[in-house]
Amino acid sequence: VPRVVDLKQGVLDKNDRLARALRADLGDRGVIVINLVSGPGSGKTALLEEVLRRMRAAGHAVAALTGDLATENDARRLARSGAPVRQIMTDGNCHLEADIVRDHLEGWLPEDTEVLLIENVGNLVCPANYDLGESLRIVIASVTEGEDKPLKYPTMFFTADLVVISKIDLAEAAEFDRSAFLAAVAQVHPGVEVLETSARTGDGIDEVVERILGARG
Ligand SMILES: Nc1nc2c(ncn2[C@@H]2O[C@H](COP(=O)(O)OP(=O)(O)OP(=O)(O)O)[C@@H](O)[C@H]2O)c(=O)[nH]1
Ligand SMILES: [Mg+2]
Repeated sequence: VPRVVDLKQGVLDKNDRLARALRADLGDRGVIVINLVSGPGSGKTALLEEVLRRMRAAGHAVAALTGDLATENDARRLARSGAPVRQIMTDGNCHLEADIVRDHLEGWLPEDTEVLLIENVGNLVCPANYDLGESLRIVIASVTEGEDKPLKYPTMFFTADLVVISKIDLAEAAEFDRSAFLAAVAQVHPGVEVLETSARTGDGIDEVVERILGARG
């Protein structure tokens, strides 16, 4: 057992080193990275489509990487925004790692990019431990997933800089208990900022954009 633990720690240490180097390198080029994480189907792609569209309309140079075990479906959806988009297929891996991100940027990331948005693999466990060189980690939970998700996946909510409650247009139908959700968030990550969005109605998207721009330091 100790050997397994050592190996796992070794992988995480290596990823942390690579992520730090990537953050420094991209920072020198004027690029900040946003890492979007959530369970499968919480609305990462839908939110990103809206964010990319609005940021481009405001004149910001944005680009997106999206990770999935299989298919290029999300890249196709995101490309509708007009932003440069690249799909990463993880070949069975349940998260992205810093070296995979770095390799996919080579020869692809446009020089003038200000913000690189990364949609992680839909999973509330694995991605929590892997820094991708981001300046802002956004965890998304939709109103249909249950109010106790922060308590069940504490690492993900603890490591996030921003919590987004998505599909807020469905809150009533799902009988979403806002105060129970906020209490669960407060228990695992006191003081973290929480925003509510709907990719359907556009509610809250501008606030997310503002928060992303605020991460430029
Ligand atoms: N009503 C409503 N539906 C939404 C919203 N956002 C996403 N959806 C729907 O939820 C489903 C999943 O959305 P996606 O954007 O694909 O979710 P995802 O997190 O990218 O999914 P994976 O990449 O597969 O993990 C789709 O059918 C979307 O149309 C929203 O704000 N409101
Ligand atoms: Mg997606």
